[in-house]
Amino acid sequence: MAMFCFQCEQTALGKGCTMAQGVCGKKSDTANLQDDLTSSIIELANCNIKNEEITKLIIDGLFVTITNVNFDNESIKKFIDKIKAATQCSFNFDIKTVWNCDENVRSLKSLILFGLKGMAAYAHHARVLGYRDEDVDNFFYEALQIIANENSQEKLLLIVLKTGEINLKCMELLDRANTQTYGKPIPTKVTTNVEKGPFIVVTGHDLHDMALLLEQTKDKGINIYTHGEMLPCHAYPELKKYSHLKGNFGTAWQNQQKEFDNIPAPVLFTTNCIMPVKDSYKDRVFTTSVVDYPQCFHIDENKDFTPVIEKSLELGGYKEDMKMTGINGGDILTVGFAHDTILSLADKIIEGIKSGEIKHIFLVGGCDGAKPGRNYYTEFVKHTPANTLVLTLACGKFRFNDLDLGEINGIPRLLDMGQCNDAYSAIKVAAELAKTFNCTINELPLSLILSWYEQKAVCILLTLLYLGIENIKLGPSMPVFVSESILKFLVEKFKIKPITTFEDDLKEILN
Ligand code: SF4
Ligand code: SF3
Repeated sequence: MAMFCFQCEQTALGKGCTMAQGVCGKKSDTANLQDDLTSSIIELANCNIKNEEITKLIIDGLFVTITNVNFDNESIKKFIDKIKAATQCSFNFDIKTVWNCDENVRSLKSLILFGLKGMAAYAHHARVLGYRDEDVDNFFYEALQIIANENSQEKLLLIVLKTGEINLKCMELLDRANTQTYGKPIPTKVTTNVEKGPFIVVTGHDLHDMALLLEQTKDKGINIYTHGEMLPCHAYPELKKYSHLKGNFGTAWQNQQKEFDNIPAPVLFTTNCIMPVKDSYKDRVFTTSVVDYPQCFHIDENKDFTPVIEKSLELGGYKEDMKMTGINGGDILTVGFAHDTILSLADKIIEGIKSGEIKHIFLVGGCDGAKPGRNYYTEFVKHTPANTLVLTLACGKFRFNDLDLGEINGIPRLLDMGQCNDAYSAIKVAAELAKTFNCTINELPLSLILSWYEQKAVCILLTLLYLGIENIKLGPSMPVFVSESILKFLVEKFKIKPITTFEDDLKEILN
């Protein structure tokens, strides 16, 4: 059966995945079911009934369709059934009509839809902690109605930028949810080494799942290790208080098939990015929430993690303490430089900029991925001059977060701000610096070097565009769902540039 999907950076041949299986491993029947789910969500949003149950269905349904979240046809079918049961009108919509329409309209609608998917993930995490925002919730309906009914490029462009505006609110909401629930992140050193004995690896973005698991495993002789986007949880006081939260396992998410091969411990996936699970570790993979993978045990909404705990005790972990490192051989990762911590250093940073001790600040952040060309980010960071700071966030940092870049006046040169949603922290810091220097963000000695892969990166990019931030360097490639003329417009208006080589880009920025 044919499929069409072009929502992520690694899409086939730079055009779209159209074969029996996408580059991410998603089979064509799963891709088509995800299209059916998207179509039914758009139908539901067009029924003019708005309530809490429907909002939750829309948000979670969109999250299911994000790259590397759900590979399980039965689970997607169940979701479609739930959406159909809630749909009380006869509005018909097929998302394939978007894939086949005028390429500029298709680009703008794709930017809105993929941005909404990313924002749905953030809204989901905030809601799990009891935080909601009416503007955010309402916008899901508004944007999904626009996708179905609007074909004017001018109007669609306004909604593209509004997606960025509302996503800023959504990231702010999640920041509030995380910090009011688990405390403000504080700088914390995290080891990459793994102690002997039973352990559990937790990956994804959901701090609530992590908190519940930490509580259920305390005093059980089991250690907990983060993986991927879960790393920043070591910095939250209400999570770091658990002494059995020991360190971080593994390197970048795209190395999981190698690193989880025969691991003597279970792995809990709370969100993306799950890759096709190999038989050698399938019995150890547990999913929860919107994540699902055929034949892997799914923990339901009751969040009883007993099966994971039992698996950990059964496998027993390593017999000896294991020395493990990051990609560059380092074994310490420092986290916890969210906006409050960085702003507490603001005086020192401002003084450093004024005296010339800090010549430039780079934000090197975004998603990682398997495609070649992403070494650019490692080399870029390695070659930043000693009088510059490097802020980072999201999972792309695993390419360089084990490097020791030293300090400037006691400020570490490499400052990890957190998960991808903590782009909110970067925006807050940039806005505060601009206020102090009485200039715009674009006039600060600050450059954004971004890597994208899936749809959360799309909503963050739209937020940066909404804020009028210019000269973003984006890689490893430009989104193929954006047509040439829309891309030309974005490049002219916002001066977005594709990354070139780290040498040329560094030279251009610093001159
Ligand atoms: Fe291809 Fe990406 Fe879609 Fe997977 S999510 S099928 S890799 S475009
Ligand atoms: Fe990474 Fe999958 Fe995007 Fe939260 S975990 S940033 S790719």
